Amino acid sequence: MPVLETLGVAACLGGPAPACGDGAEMLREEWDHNASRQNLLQLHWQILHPEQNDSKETQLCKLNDAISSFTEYWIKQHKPFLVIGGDHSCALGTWSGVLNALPLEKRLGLIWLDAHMDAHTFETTPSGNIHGMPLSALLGKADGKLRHLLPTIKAIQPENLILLGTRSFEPAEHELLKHADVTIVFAEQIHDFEHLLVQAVEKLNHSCDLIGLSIDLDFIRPEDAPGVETPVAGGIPAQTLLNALSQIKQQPKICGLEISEFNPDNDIEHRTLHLMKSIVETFYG
Ligand SMILES: [Mn+2]
Repeated sequence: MPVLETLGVAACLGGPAPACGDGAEMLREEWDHNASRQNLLQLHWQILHPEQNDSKETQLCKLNDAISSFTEYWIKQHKPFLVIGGDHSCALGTWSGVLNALPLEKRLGLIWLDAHMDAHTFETTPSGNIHGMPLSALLGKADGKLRHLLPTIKAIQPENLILLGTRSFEPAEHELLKHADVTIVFAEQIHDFEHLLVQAVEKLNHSCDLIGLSIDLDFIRPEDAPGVETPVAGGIPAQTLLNALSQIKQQPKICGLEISEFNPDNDIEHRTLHLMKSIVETFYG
């Protein structure tokens, strides 16, 4: 059985729902519960906890540093990885680590499946929640306070970032992404998601050396994934996402998968927990 390097981030420092920090442990238990019976792959877990005594910003800073050390190491070892949040601010660490592992001339492409744009800065955010800011930082467009939370000085080139399924955003973050000329496919523009995802991977395959996939579970329609921090009506059916993932999993440049924003308090009959497991098995199994 293949073994997958897996990092759990037991924190919700970037969002408002504390239960979001339980996602990794719950997925690990779910996996162990099925051990050797029907699992398609084995997860090799590391779980990170924030240091409680620091300020929130310092905790996040240290946590993202630690996350990035893991992903940097795995990329250098040519090992594909899985990161389970926590809220989506874990992306600051996950993809910084990949950027840090890459030689200067190499490019990372990132596909961002999310109902939201996550491209605020501290200057534009209405909520102050850092899970709404990772993309501005990863594009090198952070303000000073946000830049401090990003463990890299490198950035993703805007042409190598693709947002799919967007349907809830504020004008300021849209402006930032538009100005950078990032590709955004809004939820209402999506008719054939499987084809769209395959196309996105093909595009990045031409321009990039590695390709990462970051899934915010609120990308999926709330009927199929109710257990998220910030549900938004609309979205892609879970089965459509799984079908699409099974079509891109063979792409050799894909280096990592991140799943974020699971909130067990909002889940119904463990639907979202089981879906997280199916996503991992479909993508890496
Ligand atoms: Mn997000």
